Amino acid sequence: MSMFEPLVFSGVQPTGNLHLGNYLGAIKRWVALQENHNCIYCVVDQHAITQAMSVWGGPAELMRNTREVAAAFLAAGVDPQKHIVFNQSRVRQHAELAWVFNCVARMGWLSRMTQFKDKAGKDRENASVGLFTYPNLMAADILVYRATHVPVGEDQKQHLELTRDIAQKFNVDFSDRIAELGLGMETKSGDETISSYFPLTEPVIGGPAARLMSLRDGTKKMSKSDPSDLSRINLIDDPDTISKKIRKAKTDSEPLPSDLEGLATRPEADNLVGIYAALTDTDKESVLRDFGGQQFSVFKPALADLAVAKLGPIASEMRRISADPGYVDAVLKQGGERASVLAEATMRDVRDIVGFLQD
Ligand code: AQP
Repeated sequence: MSMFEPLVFSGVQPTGNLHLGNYLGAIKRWVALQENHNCIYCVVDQHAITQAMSVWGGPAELMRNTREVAAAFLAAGVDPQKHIVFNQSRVRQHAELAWVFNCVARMGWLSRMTQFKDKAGKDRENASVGLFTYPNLMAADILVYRATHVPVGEDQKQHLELTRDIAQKFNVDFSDRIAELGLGMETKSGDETISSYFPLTEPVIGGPAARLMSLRDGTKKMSKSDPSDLSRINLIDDPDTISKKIRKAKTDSEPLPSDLEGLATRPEADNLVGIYAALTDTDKESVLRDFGGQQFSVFKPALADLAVAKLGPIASEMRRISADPGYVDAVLKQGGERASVLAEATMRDVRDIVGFLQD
């Protein structure tokens, strides 16, 4: 059990097309965690620029998307008064800690990251260095607050394992110094007891929407960057568009099975059942109890009605909030100020631990 103060951190990139996977896999779960935890939620704008400018859209698009993602957090129910909401680049300590982690993480660790391989594709020589070191910045985002829990979709699991590896190596490498400065918690590392400064962060991944798949191909992740808009439901889609996308979603010709086993070889059916379950806060078994044996001609309209009922209010709230960019900017500014205080406290310790002279 971690003795570190429980704290939740997570983020979303402002790269456009915020979709149902981002909402059900991450943001909706953040809202639930707010009840019993202190939470820090971040629009990770520095991560957005790791890809080609044609992907993130350039400065005007980045500013627009940053405000839109922040508006989505608020519309979904994130409370910026009780918790902290800001855009990453405001808090310089993220990048400062990422540099230290660039010197802790090993090339071999980063070379194994599947997201880098997927995003760099065949033209790896031409990928930005930032895309390669992205997971170190993500580790810094989390550990600059010494966050203990990170709710994310399944695609981020490997990055969170890396975050734990970085924390562990930092703790082991600097254990004596951490102890000397009286900054650590006694933790086990193998058979040894070491003085740890960073917690080994727990991923919070799970539920029926941990990995939503494309509506056009049940073997591919639902993704912002898929060229087909029909592959995903965007949070700002209107009711007709949501219904059309669900109607056109790829399926097979069999009726829905009555148990989970029957979904094992049917990725598209599994995905739609998972969406229904996540939208109703139940599980796939319970959806199959209600719809097992039914044709998609029955299930799809029910899912479309449900999705419209759940997402419609969020979309209109997003539009209402986005109409007042001054409000969104004020939330991000105030959140950034609060986050900076916490991040600077960590960085003062880290500078002392590493041996950087400071006043
Ligand atoms: N398909 C998904 N199912 C469940 N969760 C998902 N997430 C993303 N896609 C799915 C979760 O949403 C959060 C924010 O993601 P992100 O913006 O940081 O980056 P991403 O994973 O790169 O998002 P995309 O949509 O998949 O973009 P591209 O097209 O760039 O690959 C994270 O918690 C993520 O797990």
